[in-house]
Amino acid sequence: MTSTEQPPFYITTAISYPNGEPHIGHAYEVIATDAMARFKRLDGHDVFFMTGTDEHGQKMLQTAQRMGLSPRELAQRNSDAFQQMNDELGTSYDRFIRTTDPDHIDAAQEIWRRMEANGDIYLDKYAGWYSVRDEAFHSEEDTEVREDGVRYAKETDTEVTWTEEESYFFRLSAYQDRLLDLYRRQPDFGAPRSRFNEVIRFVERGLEDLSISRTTFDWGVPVPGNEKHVMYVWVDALTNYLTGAGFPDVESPSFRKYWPADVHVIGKDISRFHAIFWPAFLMSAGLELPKRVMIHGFLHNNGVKMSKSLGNTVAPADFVEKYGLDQMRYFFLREVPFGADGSYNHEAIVGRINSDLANNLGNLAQRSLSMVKKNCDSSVPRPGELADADRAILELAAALLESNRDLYSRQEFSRALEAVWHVLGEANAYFADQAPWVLRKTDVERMGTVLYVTLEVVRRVALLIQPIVPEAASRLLDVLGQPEGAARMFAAFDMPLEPGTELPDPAPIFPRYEEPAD
Ligand code: ME8
Repeated sequence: MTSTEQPPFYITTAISYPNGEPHIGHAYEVIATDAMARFKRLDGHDVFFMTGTDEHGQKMLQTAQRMGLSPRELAQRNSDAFQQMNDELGTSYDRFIRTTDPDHIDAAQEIWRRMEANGDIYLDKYAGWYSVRDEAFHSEEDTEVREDGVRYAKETDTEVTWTEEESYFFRLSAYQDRLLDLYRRQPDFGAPRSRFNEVIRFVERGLEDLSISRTTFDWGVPVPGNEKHVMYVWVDALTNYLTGAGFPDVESPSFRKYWPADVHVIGKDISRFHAIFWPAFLMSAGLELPKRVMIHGFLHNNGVKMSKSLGNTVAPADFVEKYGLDQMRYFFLREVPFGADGSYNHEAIVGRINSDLANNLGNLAQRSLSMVKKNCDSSVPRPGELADADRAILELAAALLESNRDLYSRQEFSRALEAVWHVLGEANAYFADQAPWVLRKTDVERMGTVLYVTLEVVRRVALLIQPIVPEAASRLLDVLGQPEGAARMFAAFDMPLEPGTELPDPAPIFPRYEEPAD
């Protein structure tokens, strides 16, 4: 459901290299972006959420060669795996873009033509160090020869090779002042601040022109007018965000509606590409800039970097199977402040599931709803006059929408959840203090009021946690008698439960995690 009053909202993830199977880091990014997209939809925005795969470039080509496949076959196989991961994670993407899609090839060639027409592209010769793993150039002083006699990029620990060929260049150096000006005018163009500051410092040190084409392989988008060259994979990749909005048709309704993008959600290793190259390309092409680049941290398994060689990568599907999808979504977004690096381990996950989900939320819902079933004829009781304690907890719950809006606007998911669970903690204390199971024998009307107030707090919580735990929230709204549609949008947040609403039998929302018997 959309509303014409709220502005459209366009959000993207990075597009992943399908040179291997997706891992939990990829799942993390897409879950967070999905939560943001869902929040905005529930708040009445017309949302366009895009994710996908980045299929060209030398890394894809080399991996395919090692596996005895064509790069197209490798891309197809793993792009399917990425799409499947999204489906397993229940993400609500509107388009899964592949950089081999024909409309994307058109878009990449058009941005090239625009940058060329603006005088920012020239032909020269490139000679320097290239890291295929990073798909990035490194200056001589940023590399070193290590004990094994191999030269590495210091920052990323990846092998670099000397590359010398004719290449087109983009006049990135000419954009230093305009970029610094952008960062001053739009201080939240990049976030969080600490990660954005690293980007700013980098630009302040001065920018070199960027080699943006290759001639030694052909797995890429052909450079318009010179088919000996294919585009540097990052020119092609970044343009995907424009393709999704409808570029090159800048007059199309979708482009007018969705461009510029509201948020690009990306990981910390690719902040420079998004906060330096991307705005420079767009300025050169005469296009509007995205409003925000949100840089998240990396997930580590038990504090240890995940890598195939260490054998500690976890397939997202295994995670879902072991803990449950909503549980996994909740854990990552609650446990790791978005922007910071995060670690996960079994005990931490089980702790969150059992204390936050099963106890604080599941038990409160279950206990209040079972009392309503037994004592109120399975329908929402009519509250009597409200006492101070009732008003206090209702007010706390009522304030959550505004605070969540504010926190979501900065992708502060963990703080948004913390605020909700703080209210749940207070609601549990209220329920214990009021002891409706005692009132049942002493003051039935008061019992009804306490149950009403509790259900109303649970309803508000259920509405707000839909972006994070969509399945469980939906079951919770079912048992609260809230039909799908308008009653589940944030516009219904201030429309309290109707006394007399019939309620279906309560069903447990979040079971405790029990260790499997071995
Ligand atoms: O960088 N924890 O693709 P990619 C959290 N194709 N996030 C992680 C992570 C981890 N352990 N590992 C990777 C690319 N990521 C380019 C992007 S966009 C125009 C082109 C994140 O498959 C990473 O930071 O290497 C990036 O945002 C995304 O996963 C895809 O990484």
